[in-house]
Amino acid sequence: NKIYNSFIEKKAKGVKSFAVLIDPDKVTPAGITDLAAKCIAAKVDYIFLGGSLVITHHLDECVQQLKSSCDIPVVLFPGSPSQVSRYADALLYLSVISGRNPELLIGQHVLSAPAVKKSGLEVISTGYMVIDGGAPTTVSYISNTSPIPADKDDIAMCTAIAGEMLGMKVVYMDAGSGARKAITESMIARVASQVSAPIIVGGGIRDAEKAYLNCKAGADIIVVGNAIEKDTSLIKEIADAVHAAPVFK
Ligand code: 1GP
Repeated sequence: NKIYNSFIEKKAKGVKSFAVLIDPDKVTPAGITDLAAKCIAAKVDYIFLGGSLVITHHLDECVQQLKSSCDIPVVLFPGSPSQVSRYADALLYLSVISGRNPELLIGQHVLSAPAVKKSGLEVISTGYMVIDGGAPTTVSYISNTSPIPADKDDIAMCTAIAGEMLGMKVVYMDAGSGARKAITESMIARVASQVSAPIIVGGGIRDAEKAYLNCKAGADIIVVGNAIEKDTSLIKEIADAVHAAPVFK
């Protein structure tokens, strides 16, 4: 449980982490090498790999290239059961607990369980909560679920508590890739006040200040994808802000 243990150890110390999200559909081999170099320079903690739609078929190659370009752990963040690569360091095993689509709560897990087990990957049971990001995002469309309304902090809190009590080891609060509005600090703080599992927060984070404020509110791992695709100089800016976040135990 190397990756999960690193989440827990950092959380115990109040140390915040930054994960860069790479969508396999949006990178070329040369682009991966360049991104990896920028992630090393910025001291990025994790690279998350995945997307709601993976049209290309080069997931293994993406992971292998990342692994040969840097030592940063590569964590799969799959949009579908086909996005599994045994070359990665871990897999976020997502159950969409914000929604009521049985396929994404347990159905697809049953179908893919033998293959995931056989892969030998570290599997991190993750309560995945989609929060309304101000406009329909790919994740809400593809998952065929209603997101938690952005101002319903208590629903998010109760969902996260339920996920943790069901045994999920990590909570992922996601406004969806490219969300117009990122998750509010008040919702993050509400969830963090009741849950001891590490909290991953992503979706619509576009600058270092928002990343910092999310950490202050209780996020343990900040994920940014879209904004970095547009401007890779943000990798260092956001990493510095996350790592500068005061230690909150
Ligand atoms: C999406 O949480 C991730 O699932 C990251 O979102 O691409 O908007 O940064 P962005």
